[in-house]
Formats: sequence, C-alpha cells, structure tokens
Amino acid sequence: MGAIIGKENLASIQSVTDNIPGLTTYQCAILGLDTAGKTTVLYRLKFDQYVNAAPTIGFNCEKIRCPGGKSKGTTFLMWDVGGQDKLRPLWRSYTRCTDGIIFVVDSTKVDRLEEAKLELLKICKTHKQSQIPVLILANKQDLPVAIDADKVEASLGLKELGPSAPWHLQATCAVTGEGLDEGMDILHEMILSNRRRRRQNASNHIGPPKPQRRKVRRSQSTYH
Ligand code: G3D
Ligand code: MG
Repeated sequence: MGAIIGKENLASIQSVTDNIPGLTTYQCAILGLDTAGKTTVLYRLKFDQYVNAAPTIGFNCEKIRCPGGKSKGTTFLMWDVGGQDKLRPLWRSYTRCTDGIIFVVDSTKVDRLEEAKLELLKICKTHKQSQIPVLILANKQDLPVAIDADKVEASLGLKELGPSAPWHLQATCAVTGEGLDEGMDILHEMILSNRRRRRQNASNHIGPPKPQRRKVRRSQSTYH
C-alpha cells in the first residue's frame, strides 16, 4: 500500500537528505560573458585538470562531485551555457529551476565589466522571488593585467543587489583551479540556507485544516 507524503513530511525528508553528501544532486547554471572561462571552470571541477575547450555553441552539461572541503561528496549537475549575446536569452530557461548560479567574470577585461554587471543584474531581478544564490568568480587572477577581487566587486555594483540575491565573490584561476573549492563550499552553504528558508516559508503557509463548508447554491440560472 502506498503512503501519502504530505508537504511537511517532504520538507523534513529534504532537510535530512540535504545533510547527507551525494544523496541530493543540486542543479547549477554556469553563466557569464563569452570567454570569461565558464567551460574551463566546468572541466576543472569535473576532471581536476585544465582542458582547453572550443567555444561553446549551445551548452555543456556535467555531473561533478566536490572533492574536498565542507562540500566534499556533494554532487552538482552543472549546466555551462554559451555566453555570446545571441545565446543569452537562453539563460532564463537554465536558471528557472536551478539551486545555484555561478557567474564567471574575466578580471582582465575591464571594458566588459559594465556589460557583465547588466547581465548579472538581469539574472538577479528575474529570480528576486526565489533568491537563488549566486557565486561570482573573479576569474583569470593569474594574469598580471587582472584587477583584484575588490575592484571586480565594486565594478559589478554587488553591494547594490540588496538582500534579494545572496551572493559571494571569489577570486579564481580556472586554469590551475585556485579558489574553486573555496567558492564551491560557499555556494553549497548558500544553497542549503536558501532551501532551509524556503522550507520554513512553505511550512508557515500550511495552516490548520479549514472547516468544511456546506455547499450553498448561490446562483440560479435560467440558462439551459
Ligand atoms: P567561456 O566558456 O566562458 O567562453 P572558456 O570561456 O572556458 O572557453 O575560456 C576562454 C579562454 O580563457 C581560454 O583560452 C581559456 O583557456 C582561458 N581561461 C579560462 N580561465 C582562465 C584563467 O583562469 N586564467 C587564464 N590565464 N586563462 C583562462 P583560449 O586561449 O583557448 O582562448
Ligand atoms: Mg564555453
């Protein structure tokens, strides 16, 4: 005989599975302007080595398992979506049901930071309601012309995003993998606290059962 799982039970099952690494696979979209380093980040996380990939036409998808830190064993299904302006309208479909977003920024392209800022703002506005956590990677920090993470943060106007978008900015080099594990740990933490908040909101909306009302015919019709 099948049992019916109510919303409250489902929420408590989720809170248990969230704490067992590998039991839940989180969905994550990797976004950012073209050539920021999204695909390099994806393959660095997947294979723990540098892969020189061709420009992405469409998307790449990989299941990755965090190797260390607090998020050790946590699995993510990563969607790396092309960043050319013609492909950006697709981002919306990839972020609709996602648990987290990784937004990759090329820290050497100062002249493209305004464009990156507008795209990031658009994403955060679209998901204001669900408050999807965003991990921003100030990438290519190995290159001498890269501006530091504080300057990237100021240029993207992250402080102006407000409480509707939980975010964290991490300095990275996707070629060597520096900064990626730390960033993934924080993204994982932000996802867990967002899920806890959503469960809390959902359980607040489950009130006591409503009294049954007698059916009353409120209108009559002459229409046959
Ligand atoms: P995208 O998927 O965002 O379009 P890619 O970007 O991952 O394809 O990377 C674009 C180029 O940037 C690649 O070089 C890649 O090797 C390089 N790159 C990515 N991350 C870093 C980084 O952290 N440091 C440095 N130095 N280079 C990086 P090519 O030469 O293939 O264009
Ligand atoms: Mg790519």
